[in-house]
Amino acid sequence: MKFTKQIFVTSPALPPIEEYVEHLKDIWQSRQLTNMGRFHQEFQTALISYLQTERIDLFTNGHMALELSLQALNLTGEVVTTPFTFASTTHAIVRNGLTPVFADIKPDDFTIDPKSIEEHITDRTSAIMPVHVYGNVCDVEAIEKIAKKYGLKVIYDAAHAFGVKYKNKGVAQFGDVSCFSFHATKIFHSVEGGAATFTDPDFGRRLSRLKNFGIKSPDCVDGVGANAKMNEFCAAMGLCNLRYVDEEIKKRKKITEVYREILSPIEGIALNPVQKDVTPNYAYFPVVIDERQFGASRNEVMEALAENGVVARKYFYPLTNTFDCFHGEFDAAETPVALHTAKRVLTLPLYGSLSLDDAKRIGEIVAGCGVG
Ligand code: T4K
Repeated sequence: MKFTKQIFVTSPALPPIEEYVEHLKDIWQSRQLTNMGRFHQEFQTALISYLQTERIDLFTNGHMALELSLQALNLTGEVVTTPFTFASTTHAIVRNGLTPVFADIKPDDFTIDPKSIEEHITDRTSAIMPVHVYGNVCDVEAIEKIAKKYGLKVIYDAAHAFGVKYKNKGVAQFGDVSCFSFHATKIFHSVEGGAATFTDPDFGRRLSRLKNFGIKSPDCVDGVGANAKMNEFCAAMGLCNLRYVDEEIKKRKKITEVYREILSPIEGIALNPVQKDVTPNYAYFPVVIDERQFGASRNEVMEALAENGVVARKYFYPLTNTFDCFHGEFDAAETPVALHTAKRVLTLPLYGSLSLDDAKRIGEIVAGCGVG
């Protein structure tokens, strides 16, 4: 039976409206709408504790956190990264005048392969930019070793990894910087928003100036910065949502269990891994479809879902190293695992307000596309 209302890949969680309205009243009263006001401060403090980080700065979005973090590190030359990601990761590198060098991913969890990182290091490499894609934790220990060996900075794109822990440590604690996205489509959001977590206070001072045009003091502008300040309305939304994020994660866990029960026995469908030592956040539910074994292709499954009113997404296809804007500068054949995965991956709807019955129906539609 077709869904009467379309089901999208995600739907933002929202707090009880009264809680947000209370904050709006305070904003009305103070008339401090942006430029690091009370809610910006409160949100920062709350996140330091939730993400278990020493220092944090807030941004208009996750992309600006990435772009300005790269700038604040004063990098040059090449950055080794993954093409199996959203446009933002690669664009942040290119927009800083740096050259992305693409390493391949691991077939089991889709994160960057440390072996491939090492193969791509040259005397021009200044940093590594891995992605905790779908909230799957990168091989942080191997990456740290490589970074130390070659004297490289590590900037984690943690856009998907809000609340994820590895060996009980928040992922914010790995690398020189980790950048989170608080976009409406994420497990935790502030409408639009983002954050960078780090330990080095000097880096933090440079970063916080760069998000405000590079202004050091009323008489001194010492960096070519941008305007990437999180406003009070977004910070207030973030504060409200933070009270409910653990509930959201619990609901998502139940939904993934429904999907797993239906899809894990099926030949030709590989599910997102359950990673050892990781406390997951259930940010996405990717499935990788092997047409020869399953009997239907990724695109056929996507169409069958669409016919039933379900809009699944091909996160992350196309690979960023095949984007038109790069005019054939990169060769995706050099990242064969990423290429193989991007052609076969589909992310199914996953959000707290998706009912378990609807998840069951979606799982059955997917399963019904196969030969078995
Ligand atoms: N690094 C990585 C690895 C990322 O994935 C991202 C963002 C970033 C960095 C940069 O972070 P931000 O600068 O965005 O903070 C979405 C998001 O816009 C983007 O944040 C996200 N990654 C990416 C994976 O997904 P689209 O173009 O697929 O979004 P859209 O508008 O098609 O939304 C998806 C579905 O969500 C819609 O079909 C309906 C639903 N939706 C969406 C919005 C915006 C709602 O129900 N309500 C809404 O308000 O990029």
